[in-house]
Amino acid sequence: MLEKAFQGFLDNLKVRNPRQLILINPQLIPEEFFDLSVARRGGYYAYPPMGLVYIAAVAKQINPQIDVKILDLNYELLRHSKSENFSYRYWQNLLVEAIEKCDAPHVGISYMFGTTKPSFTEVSRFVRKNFPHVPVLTGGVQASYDYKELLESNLCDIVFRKEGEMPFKVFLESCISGQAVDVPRGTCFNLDGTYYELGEPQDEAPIDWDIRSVYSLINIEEYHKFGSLGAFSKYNGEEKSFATVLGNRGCRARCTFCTVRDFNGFGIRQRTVESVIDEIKYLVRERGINQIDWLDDDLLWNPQRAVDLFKGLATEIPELEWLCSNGLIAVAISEEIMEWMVKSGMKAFKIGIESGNDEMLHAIKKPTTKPKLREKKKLFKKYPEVLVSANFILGFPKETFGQMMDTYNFARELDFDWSSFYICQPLKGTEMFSAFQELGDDRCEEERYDKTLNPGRSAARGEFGYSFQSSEDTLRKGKDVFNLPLDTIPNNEQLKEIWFTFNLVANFLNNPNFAPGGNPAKIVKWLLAIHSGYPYDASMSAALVRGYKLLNNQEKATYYREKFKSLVDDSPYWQRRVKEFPELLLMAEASAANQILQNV
Ligand code: B12
Ligand code: SF4
Repeated sequence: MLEKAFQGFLDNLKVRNPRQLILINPQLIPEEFFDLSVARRGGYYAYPPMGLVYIAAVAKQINPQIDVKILDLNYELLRHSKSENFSYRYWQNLLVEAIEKCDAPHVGISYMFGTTKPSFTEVSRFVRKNFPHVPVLTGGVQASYDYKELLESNLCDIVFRKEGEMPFKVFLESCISGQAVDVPRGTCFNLDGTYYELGEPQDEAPIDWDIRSVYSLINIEEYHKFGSLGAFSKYNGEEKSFATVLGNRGCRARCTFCTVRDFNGFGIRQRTVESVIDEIKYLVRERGINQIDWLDDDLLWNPQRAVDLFKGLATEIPELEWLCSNGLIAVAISEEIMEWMVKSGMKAFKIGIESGNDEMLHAIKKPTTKPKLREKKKLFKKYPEVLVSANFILGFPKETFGQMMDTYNFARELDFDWSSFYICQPLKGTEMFSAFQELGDDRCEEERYDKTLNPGRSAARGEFGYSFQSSEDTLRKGKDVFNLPLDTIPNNEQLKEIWFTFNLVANFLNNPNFAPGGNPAKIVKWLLAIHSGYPYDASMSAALVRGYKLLNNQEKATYYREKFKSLVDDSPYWQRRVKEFPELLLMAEASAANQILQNV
């Protein structure tokens, strides 16, 4: 029955057997949020579209004659931002140019994040309108959960839910042979007004695809020139090229706020150590890549494999440097693993802690405990040259302010180089999504770029938090946040203020590297790495003054002091923040700017 439906779908395709496959990564930032000055400073994400690289490898394996193109519109737009005649609509020209050259194309578009819904929709509509005869295929994390809506809105012909390689292989083989060779499990499509869902993708799908030859489809050595994979790649050297590598798929844990378990399935699938090393060798020796960042969700799942991998990297590619911005599971880091991670070139890593409240850790099913993390702190401190950043989440469903304070206090106690606080996001495909829905949280309603409450790249001009609107008077702000009753469950607006205060006090005013025995050079390097994404953030300039003073670099300290003053001068938002936290003036040694406060 499903096979018959799939056959019917194939028969209806306007292009039955594609001679060209154009794979598109839409731009991450919608036009209304795109800030040219941030783009020009390389402050946005420019990341290799690895999902499309894997799909391209499958296509080439199934049909070596097929002409595959990866059109990374995000990268292209950032590259174009350096030009004097910048136009956001440039991506449309690229798309037209690419599709017009084809005589029998299929177009595949990634839809990874809820935040990229506007960009995905715009690109897809553009293809539909201008090339109505071209079949549109879609896949990615968010597409896996929004598939009905995508089909109903006619944004695509078929959705590949979850991991795409195996269903795409079946799809392409069927296109080539003209008849369904099998059912592409995990796909969904519309046939004559009926929506067909062809089950879940197969369990334990193979992952050892050799992607080296399809790297010719992207300018991997150029990505670092136009953005970064977050601050880590910048931290280790903005001038250093980076690539991303995926060694394992899946995760041992099943944290209730994360989609990985649902998306990648239960077991953990590991590539052979040799194939991972060969891929990295290719990237480093043949493409001039200086540093890699792991995409793995559970890199250390198998301790022996992890040690073998790092030993192999240390001996075979001694020049390699690496980062783990996606995070490691802290309790999995043994003395031996830590030693070999550092010997194989690890410069910085994140760990996911999420909460400092025992009940909450249990409720969110985080595979960690506070005593174990205290032990790990001692281990990490043995390697002061390595940057350690910990992730914490605030605002779980029904989380009280008292529980958030436990998180704040634990972050301060652990004293890592950086504590990344995030506001919990309800993600489709997670256990927590329905808890948020039951609470009527409006973030569950519509996917949009600025729906995240996090002050990430979406925060306009670094001005995160209250917007001087009516609700502000009832909010506790600045240090007054600490006076919130412990049993309060803060609303979304109050959460933003809590985020601001925790972040400012823990990371800026009291960063452990500013204290005696700290490492000011490390924190200055880190602040510079994040600064390009937040050029209007006055607290960053203030912290850079403090850092450069500790490094006895008067010239740089003066530069950032002047920058701090002009940012505060120009922004009523920062004037109010300075009033809440006069420590910022002390930090920036900008007491001369005190008259600013009189204007507030
Ligand atoms: C690396 C990464 C990033 C990188 C780069 C993203 C990238 N390369 O796409 C960066 C740092 C930019 C990033 C940012 C964010 N991320 Co992120 N990220 C990841 C991570 C760790 C790996 C993604 C990856 O490369 N996977 C490996 C490749 C091979 O798989 P893939 O891309 O999924 O592609 C496969 C399928 O999706 C499918 N497929 C994809 N596209 C297509 C297209 C076609 C035509 C077909 C047929 C198939 C197909 O086939 C591919 C092969 O199997 C995932 C977690 C995970 N394990 O997936 C989270 C993840 C994707 N991120 C997530 C989130 C929430 C975010 C942020 C919103 C976080 C934030 N608050 O800012 C931001 C979004 C950006 C922004 N702010 O606007 C969520 C997405 C959930 C959601 N529905 O939104 C994930 C799943 C993690 C989680 N917590 O659950 N992220
Ligand atoms: S440990 Fe990380 S990747 Fe694994 S389920 Fe938890 S949040 Fe997701």
